[in-house]
Amino acid sequence: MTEKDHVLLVSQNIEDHLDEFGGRCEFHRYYNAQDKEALLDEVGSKIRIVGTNGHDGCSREMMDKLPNLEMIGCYGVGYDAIDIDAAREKGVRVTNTPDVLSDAVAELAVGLMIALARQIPQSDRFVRDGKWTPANGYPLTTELTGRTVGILGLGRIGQEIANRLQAMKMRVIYHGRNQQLDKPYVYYDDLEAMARDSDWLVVIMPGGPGTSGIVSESVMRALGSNGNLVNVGRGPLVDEAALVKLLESGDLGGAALDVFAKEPSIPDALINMHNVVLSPHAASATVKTRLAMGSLVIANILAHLNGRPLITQVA
Ligand code: A2R
Repeated sequence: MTEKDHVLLVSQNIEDHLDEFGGRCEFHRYYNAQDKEALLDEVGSKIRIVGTNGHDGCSREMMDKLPNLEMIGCYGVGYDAIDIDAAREKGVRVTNTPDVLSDAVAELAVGLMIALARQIPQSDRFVRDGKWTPANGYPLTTELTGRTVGILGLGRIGQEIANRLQAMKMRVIYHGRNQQLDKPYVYYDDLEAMARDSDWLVVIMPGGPGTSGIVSESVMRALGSNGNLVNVGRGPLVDEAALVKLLESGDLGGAALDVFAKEPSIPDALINMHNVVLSPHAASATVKTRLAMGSLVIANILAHLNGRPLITQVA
């Protein structure tokens, strides 16, 4: 009997896809192990593959305990919780799941914006609570049409968001490290300047140590009391304490948030705010997209095991 390839499941995301390996792998479940250290001590030297996600990642310390690790398959486009420097040093290959989730993420971003502008969650509660009477209609709201949206990160997902917001008759501008001359939108090389000119700021760029807090208090102040912040990128990109403070004082108009600094814990203050729409890191969470993400993780792992080129390699 040939020896199976040993896979460490750091997260449970690809559980529903394990049949796609055709029985050639043996799986070790780190994510629900009672004694995680004991599991690593026991099977660490056998592990060739890690399956994880952008949240649970794979640290240098974990890689140190997996001396025969060859590849990390990340379920998600963001891989900031994987120590890429350590992976490169150790010759460990890393893959992610770009593109297949861009439509779903863009769709939720636009949905959150409409929900915040038109106060859809609040209106729903108003109706359910029996507050809608002939004498009591819901207060008037705002709309996206004609407003300017600044996109922080006009990448694969950012462009899908831009396409959809143009259809909403919004004016699109963007900031990134580089101007994209093939794009029809006005480029700002300064984020704060873009925020000042924006009614909405949509954050959709990678997290990690280099970008933490890029949406600073001064950026949010520039967005202003009539401005709205939308974060579908990563929680730590936004200075969350400053966000709460500015929403409370009215120096920032509103926020629609799918990601948070310390998920799944959310500052109490946000829970009680009327000018905030909250979502449980669900931008890619549709049946169709999650299936596509899982299949892409498996396809990358099988490509590696079969000596074929990786499909979506980041390191
Ligand atoms: O900076 P550029 O011109 O390379 O544009 C990229 C932008 N970006 C940044 N913008 C400002 N400051 C930075 N330090 C910075 N680093 C990157 O973010 C690019 O336009 C965008 C990322 O686009 P993609 O690599 O195509 O990523 P995708 O698939 O759109 O996903 C974005 C993020 C993920 O990393 C997850 O954190 C989240 O969405 O789900």
